[in-house]
Amino acid sequence: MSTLCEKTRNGALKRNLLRQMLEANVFKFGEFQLKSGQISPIYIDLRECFGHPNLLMLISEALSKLVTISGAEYTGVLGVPYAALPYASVAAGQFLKKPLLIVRKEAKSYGTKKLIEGLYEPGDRLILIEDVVTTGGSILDVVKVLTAEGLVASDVFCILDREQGGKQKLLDAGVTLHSLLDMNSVLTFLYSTGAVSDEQWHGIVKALNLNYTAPVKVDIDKEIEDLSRLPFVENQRTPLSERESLTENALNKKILSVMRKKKSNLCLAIDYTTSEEVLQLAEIAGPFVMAIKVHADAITDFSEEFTRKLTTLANDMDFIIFEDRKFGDTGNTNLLQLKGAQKIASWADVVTVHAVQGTDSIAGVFRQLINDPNYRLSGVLLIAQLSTKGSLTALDGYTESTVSIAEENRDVISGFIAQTRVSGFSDLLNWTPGVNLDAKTDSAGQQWRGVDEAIDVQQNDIIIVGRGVTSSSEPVQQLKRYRRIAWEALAKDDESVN
Ligand code: 5BU
Repeated sequence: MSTLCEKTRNGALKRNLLRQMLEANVFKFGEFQLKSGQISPIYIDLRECFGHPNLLMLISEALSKLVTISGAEYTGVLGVPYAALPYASVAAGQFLKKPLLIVRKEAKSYGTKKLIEGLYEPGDRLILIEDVVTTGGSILDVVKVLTAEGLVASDVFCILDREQGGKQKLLDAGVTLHSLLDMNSVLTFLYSTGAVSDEQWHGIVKALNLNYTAPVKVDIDKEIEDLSRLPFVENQRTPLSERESLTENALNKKILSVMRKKKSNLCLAIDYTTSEEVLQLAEIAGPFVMAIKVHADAITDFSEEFTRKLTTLANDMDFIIFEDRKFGDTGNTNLLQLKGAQKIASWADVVTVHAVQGTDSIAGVFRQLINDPNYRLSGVLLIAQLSTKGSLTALDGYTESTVSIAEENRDVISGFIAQTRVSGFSDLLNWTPGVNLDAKTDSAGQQWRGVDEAIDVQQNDIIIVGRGVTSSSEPVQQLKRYRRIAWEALAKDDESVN
């Protein structure tokens, strides 16, 4: 995946990891005696991470990424006892999907008397997961046990390399150490965030015998650009005015301008089945929303008259028309459908498209219509994550591949349908369905969450609300409510809209 900006992504991942560790009290300052007898002004207590489920997941995911990037070949994942076992378990089961093995510190005196537990055969190649590597001694002990059982272990993945000679010692024994963090990245982070002063930095470097000359400051916030797959992300939204002026996507320029003018990041999903009902609500909702989403194929009396009236309303009341067709076929068929019976490309501003069909069926075909002034269609939203329970968009790599397609075609792809922010490109808008302030599920697969979670925590830009409004006996009140709460959540950190 070329344009995923792997480097930025990994840098951002590390930075977010360190930030969450800092909040979890992993870095302790004072006077600590280390195992070696040294007195250290810093103590890095990774066990604090166990108390924070998000951090446990984040570390496991980051370790798994490190494994994937390394290209190591392996049949199983072995956790070095004891502190690394939680990470090894989550990494093996959740991310790497490989068998987990553990090695006992002492053989049982009963039963099988095995030292290594799990599924393996002599000759198998394992990767090792460790939390902290200091001298590498405990890893070499484990490698010895594995070798005696005929197993091969040549790569170790750890959270922190304390840079106390472990890496070289392991290398001398034919084992490569891959670390998520080293003392340099930890100290650079702590210094940049102001958690350690200049003086403290020098004290730590001296006490730990580290070979650094001067502290380095980096712009942490600038580096946190792309945190697409993290469960909780930092606020990384660029001010709306800046996004509006920077984007080269014509539809997004219009959307961002409408949002700012109407102070609304609310898209109403009108899933009624007659033209009259849809148009009636569209007229009522017009002042409060930046977009209206329909399912044209659910409207039983769909006609050209309906689309004519809808486009007139949209032009008069300044909202975007969004047809949620979810195109997902060959490019040729997509084209036939866009121009076919319902002439979608003639009245919709934006449509949803599944990434599953691949780039060629998407970009070229939609670009052709989007660039043709005879059609109203001006953009595509790629479905990066569905809101439904058990959706296969959660399969490893699916969302990332979708993001990749979008990032490469930002002139026609204006954003995503997703649950959390998925791309670091600020010109791509994140639209999110699955929002309801009064219910959690509809018992038909839909999963709802509140506005604050969608906008504030998960960093989406636009909420798509259906039944929260359409099933209410007081739709206007609900429209006002959703619009106010969503806009407040979006605008609270954005001076350009206040
Ligand atoms: P609801 O009534 O708030 O559940 O309506 C949500 C709308 O968004 C509805 O029209 C769905 O078809 C649409 N939707 C969704 O809910 N989840 C998704 O992942 C996608 C679309 Br894509």
